Amino acid sequence: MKIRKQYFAITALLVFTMLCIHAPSSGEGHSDLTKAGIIPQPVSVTSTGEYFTIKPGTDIYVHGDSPEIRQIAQYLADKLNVSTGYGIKVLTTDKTPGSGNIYLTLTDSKSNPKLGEEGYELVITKKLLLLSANNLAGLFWGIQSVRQLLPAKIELTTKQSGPWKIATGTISDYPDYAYRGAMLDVSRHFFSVEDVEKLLDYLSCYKMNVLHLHLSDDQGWRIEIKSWPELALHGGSTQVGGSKGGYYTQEQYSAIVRYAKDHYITIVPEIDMPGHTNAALASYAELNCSGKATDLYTGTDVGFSTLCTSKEITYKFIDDVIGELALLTPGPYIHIGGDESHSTKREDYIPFINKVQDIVLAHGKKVLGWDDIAISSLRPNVVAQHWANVKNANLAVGQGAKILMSPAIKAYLDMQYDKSTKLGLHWAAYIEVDSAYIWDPASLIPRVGKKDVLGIEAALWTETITNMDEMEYMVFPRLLGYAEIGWSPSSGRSWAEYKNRLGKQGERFKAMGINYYESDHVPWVK
Ligand code: TNX
Repeated sequence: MKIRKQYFAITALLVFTMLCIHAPSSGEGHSDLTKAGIIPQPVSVTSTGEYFTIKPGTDIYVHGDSPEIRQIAQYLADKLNVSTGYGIKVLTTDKTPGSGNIYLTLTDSKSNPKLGEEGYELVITKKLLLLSANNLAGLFWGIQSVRQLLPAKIELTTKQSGPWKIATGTISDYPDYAYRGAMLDVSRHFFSVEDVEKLLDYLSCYKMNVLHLHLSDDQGWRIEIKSWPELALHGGSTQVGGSKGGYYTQEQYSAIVRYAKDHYITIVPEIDMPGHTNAALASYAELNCSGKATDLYTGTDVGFSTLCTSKEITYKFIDDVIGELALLTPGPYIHIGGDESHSTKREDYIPFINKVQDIVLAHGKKVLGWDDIAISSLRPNVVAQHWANVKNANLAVGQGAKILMSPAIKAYLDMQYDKSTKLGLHWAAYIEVDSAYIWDPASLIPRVGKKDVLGIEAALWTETITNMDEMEYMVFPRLLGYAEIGWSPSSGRSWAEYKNRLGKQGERFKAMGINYYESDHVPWVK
């Protein structure tokens, strides 16, 4: 009897211990790599059921001595050193390092062609965490996965106690779409360089590779143009509501571009025209057909302004602006807007957009424009950004253009989550976290298929968004869904599965100090 009681107690203790080991909260030392819950979901994950542990003495080795690979390794070291306090160093080697280290290496793209430009492979054993890729971008995205494989407290900015365990196995991962972006409207409300850099940090966490900056609109011109200085000085002086605006000097703008580049993100600058131009029309009288400057505008109406399409000076102005912008832009695209030009006659709009396309091409850049531009003659390699008009998307595809998918009903970050959301608008839809996730860019529009789609961009218009806290509330957690739609294969995608992975991200948002919307559609892990 006594023996049976003891046997029972020991069994109970064993079961309890096993439960504790096998039911860790959110990625905390989970030994099954397939349960790590990375967002965006990697293409393939296999688990070998053990752990790699980052501990005192762990270093990051890089193969070869290029400054770029060292910079990526240092980025990882800096992240890990804050919360582990281990003083992890970046070292160079030409052979596999010893036990307990991290190893970053570029591989010959022929040996693993499916990884492409941005893919990576992680091979994690008890002894080594090996990250390899064909290109630097792949290594950088692989590091973002490593961050998510560690406990959420890795994101805190003070020293934490370990253990810092990562489940063993292999991840092989690469993106579905080449263009995975977000847009920030810095015109309706201005956001500082630091704010934009913070947004870039967030985008990079989820492997998003483009930030489109909406640099001009009726309410503000936000980039210094040296040949037309009043644009920024006068046109940038206010914002929605009438408070002080702001603009980026060319030096500041270049700092944003560099910061983005260091995070493998391309900046796409937008000068919206011929509508959405009141800030320019208020700064220079000669851009108006009337020859008179308008007043600065601090309301939120759209569709009332237009450049004077019949004047020569208008095209000199555009050529100067695009010329300066092209020199500040290492990326391939310049965005010419083109949306909601309700005050421009159709017969003026079409030749105007045709001319502006040629100006952009003459400065060596490709054209991006809102889908409205599809009624003009699209030049080769133009990309039309679909936001509302399905007919325009079809017109663009009919002319051989690619589509960037930003459907307002699904991908507008300024749309309210539901009726109770205090910030934002709802002219297109209420977009709950599930609705933001449940759609496919390759099948949303009839006759616009995967081959026509360049990628996806989630747009944050800022008529109602005035600061970083508010920005974060509209961006998180929907951004992660857009990142996954852009990166992960669509086969097998399900909200029922995704919402659990998303729920685990809550403690990461908290660790990163992000003000997110705690949707009751998501099972948040506390
Ligand atoms: C439509 S989307 C606009 C913007 C507004 C936005 C508000 C687009 C190309 N134009 O000017 O800010 O709605 O949601």
